Amino acid sequence: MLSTLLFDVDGTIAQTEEEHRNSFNTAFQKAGLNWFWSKSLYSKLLKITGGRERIEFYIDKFCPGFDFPTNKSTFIAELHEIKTKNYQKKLKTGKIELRPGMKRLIQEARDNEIQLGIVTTTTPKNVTTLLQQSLDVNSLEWFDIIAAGDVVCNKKPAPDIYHYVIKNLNLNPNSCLAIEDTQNGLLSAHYAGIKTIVTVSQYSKNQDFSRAELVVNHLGEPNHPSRVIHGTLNCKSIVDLKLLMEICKN
Ligand code: XBP
Repeated sequence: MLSTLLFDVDGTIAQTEEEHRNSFNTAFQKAGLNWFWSKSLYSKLLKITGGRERIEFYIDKFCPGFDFPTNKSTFIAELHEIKTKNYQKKLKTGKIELRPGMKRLIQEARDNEIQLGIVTTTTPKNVTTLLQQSLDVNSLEWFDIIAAGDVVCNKKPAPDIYHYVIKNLNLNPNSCLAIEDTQNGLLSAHYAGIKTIVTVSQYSKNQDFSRAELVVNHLGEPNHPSRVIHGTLNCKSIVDLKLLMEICKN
């Protein structure tokens, strides 16, 4: 019996990764670095979850012998803070829209007393600002848990962040469903014993979602139906709470 829906953030609740990419590039410019993350490069770098971890991976792989002005972790942390400030500015415009069906499904869950959780590797204030600006100014209180960023050492695809939520809400993994957009997120939930629905995003096309219960282009709205990539909507045109309850029961 479904008790809890667990939402990833970037690429799932909203298509935010282009704004993240632009924020990284603006930070590099401000720091006087001649680095530029193109869409194709960023698509590869997204395999590394966590912005600081992504910067470190990029330096190690593409900037051998880089001369750090301070120690490596301080330099990366300061550069990532500039990036986060850039990203926060974009969020505060309120122009980042939620993906189709996201607000509808969250409201359906609230109306049916289904618990809600956020499970993400992004920086916590990126989550709270996105929810307040794009979902509802009071939406933070709608979630029983917001698990984000460094609350765990090992980020997705490790299951740690899902284990953290299961422990904190004392959940039975069989009564939960995760909603993710990437293979990393799917694997993280899968290794924690949680069934997953994937809504493919602009940077996760062609990834391996074979472990997902259902793969769609988005959750859909009555006038904007979902397109099934793998699995079935049971004769529906959108992913609604009733369908998710059926998936959880199976
Ligand atoms: C997405 C991420 C994050 C963002 C960048 O997290 O991996 O690192 O790309 O945000 P999820 P930060 O898909 O779990 O929401 O720079 O704050 O990490």
